[in-house]
Formats: sequence, structure tokens, C-alpha cells
Amino acid sequence: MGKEYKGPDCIKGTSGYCAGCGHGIINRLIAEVLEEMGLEKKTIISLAVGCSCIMGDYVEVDKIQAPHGRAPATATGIKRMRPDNLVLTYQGDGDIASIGCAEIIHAAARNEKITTIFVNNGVYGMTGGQMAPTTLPHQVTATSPRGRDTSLTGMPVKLSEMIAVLPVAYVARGSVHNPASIKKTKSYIKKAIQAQVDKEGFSMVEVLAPCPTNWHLSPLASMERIEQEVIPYYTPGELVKKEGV
Ligand SMILES: Cc1ncc(C[n+]2csc(CCOP(=O)(O)OP(=O)(O)O)c2C)c(N)n1
Ligand code: SF4
Repeated sequence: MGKEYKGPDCIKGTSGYCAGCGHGIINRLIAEVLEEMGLEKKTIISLAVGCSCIMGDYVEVDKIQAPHGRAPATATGIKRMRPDNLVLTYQGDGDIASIGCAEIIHAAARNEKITTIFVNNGVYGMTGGQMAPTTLPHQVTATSPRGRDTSLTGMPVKLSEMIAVLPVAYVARGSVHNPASIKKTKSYIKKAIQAQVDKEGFSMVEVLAPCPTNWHLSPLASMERIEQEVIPYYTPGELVKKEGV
């Protein structure tokens, strides 16, 4: 009998995420893709601030932590100095679409040869579930207790659509709310990384993810909420890809 597969070698121990958190699934997908592509020893991940940086504790690839929102600037510097490394950023929605919005837009506009994995869970997770730029209309959060009022705060930001109009190599939006969507998201992450390996330019995968703790829902109900409430606004699919791929 063959050896039992215990998962990618670069994942050590167990994660510190809450039960049912989407980050753990996405970390695992990244680790699987790196291992399948033989890239784990060449990878440098630029982490920012938020629950996303918990990844640093147990995914054993080279990493650096940037200030809130600044992971794309840090990744830009690393990639320009070390073009043979695979350079990723791993960022939450508060991080990338609020304080770091200028950083990511300009990194994409410059078509930097980096890859961003953007975890959209609709709230600021680590600090207690405040409203993020991605919070849906009427969604109750710690700072919108009567629901998000779009007449005061505007509509949720569609960052992937904003970046898709720039001259970038690859943009996709996936989800991790059921096995089929997890499989599809893994294929998007693989294509985004391949675009960097092929020196095509900037690539990004947004992933719709649950934060059961701050949504005040069970892990199962959180997955159902993604299907019923999040996906109708944030349509999954590939927004920018190479012809014929
Ligand atoms: C400059 C700065 N402002 C604010 C904070 C506080 N802060 C830490 S984590 C965080 C929220 C991160 O939320 P998000 O990016 O959505 O990631 P998640 O925790 O949901 O994965 C904030 C506001 C900080 N660390 N630095
Ligand atoms: S607070 Fe939310 S995003 Fe952070 S670890 Fe818990 S479930 Fe995940």
C-alpha cells in the first residue's frame, strides 16, 4: 500500500483560525498548488495585517510581513530584486480594498509580476467584524448595527472588476463554500501563479470566504450565506485570462 497523503509538506501543525474559517481552506489550496508546481522553495509571501497573517505561523515558505495594506509595495520590491522567485501577496478585504486600495491598484496598473490572493470575507475579521468596503448592503456588522446603509457608505467595492480594466495578466474570483467551488478556486490559483512563472504580469485571485465568528453564524450556515447572499453580488469566474486558456 502507498504512503497515506497527509497534505502538502510545507504545512506544519494546525492553524490558529476559528472553526469554519475560509482562510484555512485557502492556505491549504495555496500550499497544494505550490507543491504540485514544485515552487515552495522559490516562494516568498508578502503578508499584511489581519487574520491573513496567521498563515505565517504554519505554512512554511519564506515570508515577510508588511504594514496594513502595503503587501503589494513590499512584494514589488522583492520581485524586482529577485525576479526568479515566485512572489505572492496574501491579503484580507479590509487590508486590500480599504487602507491598501491605492497600493494594489498601482501595483496592478504597473503590471508588476506578482500574484495576489485576496480573501473577501466581507468584514474586518481580526479586529472584531467591523464594516469593510466589501460588506453587503444591509449587512449587520460591529460598526453597522442597523445594517450597512448604502446611502451613507456607498455600494460594496468590486476590486476585481476595477483591476480587470487595467493591463494585467490574470484576474479571477472564486469561492470556498462547497467542494466544487474549492476545486475551481484551486485551478484559478494555479493559473494566476502560472501567469507569474510565464512572466506575463500581475495576477490576482479573489476568494469569497466565510468568517463564521464575525458573521455570528455556524460554519455550515456561513457556507449557505455565501451561496445565497454573497455570490449574487460578487459573481465568480475569470475576469481576465490569456486567449484560449
Ligand atoms: C495602520 C493600521 N491600521 C489599523 C490596524 C488594525 N487592524 C489590524 S487587523 C485589521 C483588520 C483586517 O481585516 P481584513 O483585512 O479584512 O482581514 P481579516 O482579518 O478579515 O482576514 C485592522 C483594521 C493596523 N494593524 N494597522
Ligand atoms: S475572525 Fe473570522 S477571518 Fe479571523 S480567524 Fe476567525 S473566522 Fe477567520
